[in-house]
Amino acid sequence: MDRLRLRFSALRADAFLVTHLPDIRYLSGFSGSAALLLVEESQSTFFTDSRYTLQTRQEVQGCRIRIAKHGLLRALSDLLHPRRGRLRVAYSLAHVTVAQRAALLSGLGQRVRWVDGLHSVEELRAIKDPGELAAIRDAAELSSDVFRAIIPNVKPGVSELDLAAEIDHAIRRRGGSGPSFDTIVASGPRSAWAHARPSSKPLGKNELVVLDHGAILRGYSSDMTRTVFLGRPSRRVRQLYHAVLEAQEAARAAVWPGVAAGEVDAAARRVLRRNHLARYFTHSTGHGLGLEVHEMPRLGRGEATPLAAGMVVTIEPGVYIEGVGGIRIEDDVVVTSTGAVELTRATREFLAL
Ligand SMILES: [Mn+2]
Repeated sequence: MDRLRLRFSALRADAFLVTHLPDIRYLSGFSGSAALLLVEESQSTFFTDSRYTLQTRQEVQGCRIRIAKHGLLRALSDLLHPRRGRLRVAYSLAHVTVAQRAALLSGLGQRVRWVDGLHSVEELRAIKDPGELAAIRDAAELSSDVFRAIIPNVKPGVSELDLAAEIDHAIRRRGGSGPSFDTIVASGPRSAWAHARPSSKPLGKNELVVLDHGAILRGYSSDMTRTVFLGRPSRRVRQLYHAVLEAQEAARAAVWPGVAAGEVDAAARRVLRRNHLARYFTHSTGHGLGLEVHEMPRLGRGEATPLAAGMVVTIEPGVYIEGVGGIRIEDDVVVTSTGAVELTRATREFLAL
């Protein structure tokens, strides 16, 4: 919260209203599903409802607590309305709905001047502290274990949904609070859908299978992808796999403090272009990872954000070819003063099962 306060003068704000739950969790410790947090220069006020009275007592630190009886926005209005003068309150435009904004404006009309808070909290979140790094490392380790454990279940006749269910079960059995996003199992032609949902389709012989999964542990996410082959891959498929692997290695080697995020993406794209595969790489190379499974920084084309020690990002180039299938290899790395250090540890060898 003190780091957020340091930004008040640049934002020309007296306070910051935090509405996005992962941001609230980051600043206060609260892991529930309904809250507002008002950070002012001299104090912070946390608002939730009566479902969370006990949980708040245990989790929330560094704030006054208000249990709202008639809605969180109303409680906020009740707090600010008696204030003298006009308060300049920043908020993140991306995380307030049109309806919430209308309620804030009607409830606080002349009392508050709302100002753009930019991505202030998300920027703070991009650099992880040692406790956060330990949580992400453990989540990544858990996912690597899950991948190793489910390999024997990856066989012809098992449906994509069955396999996804096995993965989700394995996550919880290892202490994860759940998958960090809907587990992807995509086989054969469906593997060419970069974000396929698992279907009742059985895995078939001589098919690519993309397994993309992540776990939440102590609130923090991991995210990893492996692509395996059922049967004996053709020369063409092996070449595709090795091009994606080489692209991933090039991107990982480009990770360094001070390097623009877009340079990491460019490194992966250069390798695929040399292999005449650039047009099959239809997404960005990676994204930040933390309390959310997609957060800052984005490792996309032309992204100027400089990487910094303590950031955690995914490196996940892929190619998706209609009629052939898709191949993606994804690992989580932390940016350190000596380059990328890997957090996910499963083999990247092309497994033919
Ligand atoms: Mn990812």
